[in-house]
Amino acid sequence: MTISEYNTLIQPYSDAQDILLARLNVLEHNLYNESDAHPIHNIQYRIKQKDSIENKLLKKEKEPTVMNAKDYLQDIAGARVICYFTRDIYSLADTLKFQSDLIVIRERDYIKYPKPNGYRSYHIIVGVPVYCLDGMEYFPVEIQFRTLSMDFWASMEHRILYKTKRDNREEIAAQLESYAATLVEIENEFSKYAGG
Ligand code: 0O2
Repeated sequence: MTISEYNTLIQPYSDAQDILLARLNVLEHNLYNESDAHPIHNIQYRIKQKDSIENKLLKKEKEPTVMNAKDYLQDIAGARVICYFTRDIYSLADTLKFQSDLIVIRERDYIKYPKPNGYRSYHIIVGVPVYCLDGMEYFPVEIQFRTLSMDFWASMEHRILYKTKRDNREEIAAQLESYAATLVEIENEFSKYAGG
C-alpha cells in the first residue's frame, strides 16, 4: 500500500478513536462525578503504523492491501485504558457496552480467564459509527482495559518475551508467570485499602 493509500485508510479509524476517547472521558465524569476516586489512571492510544499493518497482514497470509486491512484487521485504532482496580474496568466496560449507538464486535476477558503465560487484560473491540458524506459506517476500535499492575506486567513481558526469540525462553516464561501471580496478590492487598 502506498503512503497516500495508508493515510486515506486510517482517517476514519482515527475519527472513530477520537469519538471513543471522548465517550470514555464523559463516562468517567458521569460515573465518578461526586467522588475523588477517578477510576482511570491514564489512557494511551495509537493508530497502527503502515509497516505494522502490512506485517500483520503478511502474518495472516494476506496481501498487504487496503481492502485486506479493512477486512482482516480490527486493531488499526487502539486504546489502552489503565485503571486502578479491576472493578473500575468492569464498571467502565459495562457502561460503554450500554451505549446504544456502539456495537460490540468482540470481547476477550483475560482477567477472568488469564492467558497461560499470565497475561491479564480485558479486551473489547467496539464498532463506532462514523458519519461521512456518503453515509454511516462502523469502524472498529480495540480497547484494552488493564489495571496498573496488569499493564506493568504486560509491558515488561512485551519487552522481554512477547514476539522475541530467546534461548532460555521457558525458564523466563515460568518466572514471568510467577510474577503475574504475585502481582495479583499485591493488587488485591491494595484494593482492600480502597474499599474493595
Ligand atoms: P502488539 O505488538 O501489542 O500490537 P488479533 O485479533 O489478530 O489482533 P489476537 O491475539 O487474536 O490478535 O487478539 P488478542 O488476544 O485480543 O490480543 C491482541 C493484543 O493484546 C496484542 O496485540 C497485544 O497488544 C496484547 N496481548 C495479547 N496477548 C498478550 C501477551 O501474552 N503478552 C502481551 N504483552 N500482550 C499481549 P498484538 O498485535 O499481538 O501485539
